[in-house]
Amino acid sequence: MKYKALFFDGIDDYVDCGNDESLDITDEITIEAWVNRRGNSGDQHNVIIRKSETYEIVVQESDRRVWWALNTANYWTINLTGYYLPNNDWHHLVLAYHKDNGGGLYVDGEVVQPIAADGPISPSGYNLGIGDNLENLGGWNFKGIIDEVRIYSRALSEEEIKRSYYHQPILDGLVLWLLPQREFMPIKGTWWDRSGKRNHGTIHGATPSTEEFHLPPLRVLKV
Ligand SMILES: [Ca+2]
Ligand SMILES: [Ca+2]
Repeated sequence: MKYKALFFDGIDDYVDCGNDESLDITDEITIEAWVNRRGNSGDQHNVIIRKSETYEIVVQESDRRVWWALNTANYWTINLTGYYLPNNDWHHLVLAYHKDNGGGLYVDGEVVQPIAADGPISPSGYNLGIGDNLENLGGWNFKGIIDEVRIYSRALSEEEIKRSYYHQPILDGLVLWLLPQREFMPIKGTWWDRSGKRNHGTIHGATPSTEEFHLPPLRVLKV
């Protein structure tokens, strides 16, 4: 069975997942996506996932460094990691955070930046956007393919994040899960949320990728 991800043209494509209360996450959170960057958009930053004034994962266009922000006491700012997202290859990005225990930014199942505990996250009234900053449309476009966006109302453990990287999705705590589109299923402008929370994404311009989703190398996990 073939699956297709969504391609964002870097000009004006984005997905809007609305502002349901299930996306107001305060105590612990995980944000996750598979991405395949396809070059610069001409904007200063490239949004992967952003809910303005509360949580986000973004790429700094000038050097492709991944950064994140959380609206806690000190983290609603550009927190640059040391990870430079390569173009033209699939990578798995995860931000996990707990108000008392902290967390980290993970790439391909490995932590690239630990995050110290900084208290609860303040929610916001903005819609959740993928591929652009909905607060300033057209301002922070991502050029490339995005797939399997997941958001949880809890902080996944490092072991769970590794499992997810090897395509054993974790279901407990899901509030949003945008699955790859089956080739035979017309998209009809909606990126379906399989979490059960009905946070379906409205597609603005993004198109089914012509590339099949690329699986990481098979490996048996020792648990
Ligand atoms: Ca733009
Ligand atoms: Ca377009």
